[in-house]
Amino acid sequence: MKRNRLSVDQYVSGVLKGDRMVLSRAITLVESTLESDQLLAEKVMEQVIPHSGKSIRIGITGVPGVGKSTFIESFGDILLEAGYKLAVLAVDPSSQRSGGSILGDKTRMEKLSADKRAYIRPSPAGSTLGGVSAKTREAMLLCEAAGFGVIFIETVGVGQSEIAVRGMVDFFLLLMLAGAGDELQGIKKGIIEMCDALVINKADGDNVEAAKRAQREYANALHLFPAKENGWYPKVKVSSAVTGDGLKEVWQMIQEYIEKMMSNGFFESNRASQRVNWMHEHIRYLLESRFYQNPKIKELISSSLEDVRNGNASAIAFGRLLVDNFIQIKER
Ligand SMILES: Nc1nc2c(ncn2[C@@H]2O[C@H](COP(=O)(O)OP(=O)(O)O)[C@@H](O)[C@H]2O)c(=O)[nH]1
Ligand SMILES: [Mg+2]
Repeated sequence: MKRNRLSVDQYVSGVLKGDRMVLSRAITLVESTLESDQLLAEKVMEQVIPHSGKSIRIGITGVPGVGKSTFIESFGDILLEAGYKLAVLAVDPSSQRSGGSILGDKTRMEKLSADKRAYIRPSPAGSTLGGVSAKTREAMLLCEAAGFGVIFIETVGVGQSEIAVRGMVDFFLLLMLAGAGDELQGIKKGIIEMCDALVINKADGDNVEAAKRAQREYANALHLFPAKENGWYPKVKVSSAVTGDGLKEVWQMIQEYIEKMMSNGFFESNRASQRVNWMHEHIRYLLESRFYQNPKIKELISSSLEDVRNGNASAIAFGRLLVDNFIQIKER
């Protein structure tokens, strides 16, 4: 395949001009696992990062089918009307195995996909969660530098990817459905603690009453949690992504949150600690990918795999041996 790369300057100036074609190619570059591409991408990112940071970053999660993509599509109307440009990134670490729900997402956001003020990008392909989240963060920064004022990051409810996304956004939204009976059954403490708002979606037609009941029950349950360190009590709202009901209220809530966090200093301190975590994440990512891509290590692993598999060699001892070996290897 012909590798068709731009120069660092071409990437940077194209992104800063908001050129969507160049933006897409820059994201493809940061997603590449080729060493030469990664070095190029690092140079691009270094020049782009000073121009990033000026957006509202919103994470949205919830089980498949809860309505995340539909919600973003409808929410987009409000944002575009308010004069924002909107970028949507979808993180789905399982999509490679399951064959990808991403195309489905893209067609579901038909209106947004066709709008010049919006930019939709499916999840970067990556074999590790660390890789996926690193690349998603870089894609987000590229979108910001390209002038998108609101970034949505959609992730499926599979635990780890939520934690990764929480670590790169300002506001984290959990979309839920009103279930039959005991609303609190499915409530996962960890997830509730992570999110800044619960939104009960599909509050339309016959479902309106059940959604409102669920809203009251969740609100009561959340009351039992202590306030977060930033002084915010997670809120519970209802919405219909299909009719658009409740979406304005959600947007008002997010704006209220941002204002409060800006004035009490949490907005900046949160981003500051996110940057530190990002560095550690990047170190782990680099170590892991260099380790596994190292030819000597590859060889050692493949020659010992069978012994570890059948129990003739200890996994612990062999793991240590490999890492010790890696530390001795001069890579270049
Ligand atoms: N009645 C109703 N259906 C909805 C609503 N939001 C989404 N849906 C439907 O639920 C299905 C899954 O929506 P989708 O946005 O793909 O969910 P995702 O997997 O969370 O992204 C689609 O058939 C949507 O049309 C809503 O607010 N009300
Ligand atoms: Mg979706």
